[in-house]
Amino acid sequence: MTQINTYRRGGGGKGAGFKSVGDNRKVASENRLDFALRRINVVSLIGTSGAGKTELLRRTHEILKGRLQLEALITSEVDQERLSALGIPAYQVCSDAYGALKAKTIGEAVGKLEIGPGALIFIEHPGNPFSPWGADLGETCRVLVHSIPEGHDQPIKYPGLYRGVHLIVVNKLDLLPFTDFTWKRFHRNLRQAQSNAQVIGVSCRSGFGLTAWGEWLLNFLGEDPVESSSSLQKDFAGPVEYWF
Ligand SMILES: Nc1nc2c(ncn2[C@@H]2O[C@H](COP(=O)(O)OP(=O)(O)O)[C@@H](O)[C@H]2O)c(=O)[nH]1
Ligand SMILES: [Mg+2]
Repeated sequence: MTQINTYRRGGGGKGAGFKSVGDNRKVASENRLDFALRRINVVSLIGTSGAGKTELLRRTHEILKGRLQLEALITSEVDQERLSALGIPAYQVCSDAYGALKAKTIGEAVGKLEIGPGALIFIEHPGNPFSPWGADLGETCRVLVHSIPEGHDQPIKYPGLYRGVHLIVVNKLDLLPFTDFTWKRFHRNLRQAQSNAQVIGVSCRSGFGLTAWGEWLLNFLGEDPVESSSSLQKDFAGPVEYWF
């Protein structure tokens, strides 16, 4: 089973509009309730193509292995195959004509997963600030992966994306010396976009910052980060953890 929903790319025409936005919101609320009752955590991992979402998923699986059952719903077939080959349960879900996922798609997909209470499901998708469906899938939290080579102006180009998330993971810190990215301008632009998200810098390549990411995630999900921190720190801590 690699593809677990019935929506097809390009099939969003009929019924698009305000009614559908309302319908999506209603289904998202139903999803949220269902996930809470089943004690399932669903995390949206959004960001532009190439930011490092799949790599962050792979690293997260490494650091949380044995701690939480982690599964992934992915819009790209290539990434789904890439994660499956690494032994990470991953299933493809299709986005609509606007490149966006709908709450109904996610509700149906999660309903088909063989998971127990406490499972952690990542949904990897580009996110879409212009989607008429709205962004809500009923997820527990939204994390945006931004990468250093994207520069510091993305928050003011796509304020909707940066505003609607709980955390921004700035990936590819190892590439900082080769770019003109500055934290000062990035934060200024986040403020301009009215984003209140926390920011954590990581390098999925070197492992730097992944401890902070793992602990943030466990904290957010109401898990005890202390229980896992010894193994996280042993394997992944850099000399200093950077919280920006
Ligand atoms: N230098 C560097 N490259 C990275 C890092 N994380 C991911 N990449 C590379 O960036 C490319 C895109 O990563 P991927 O996870 O597929 O991005 P996605 O499209 O957001 O899922 C791949 O070639 C990764 O190996 C990082 O921390 N540093
Ligand atoms: Mg990917």
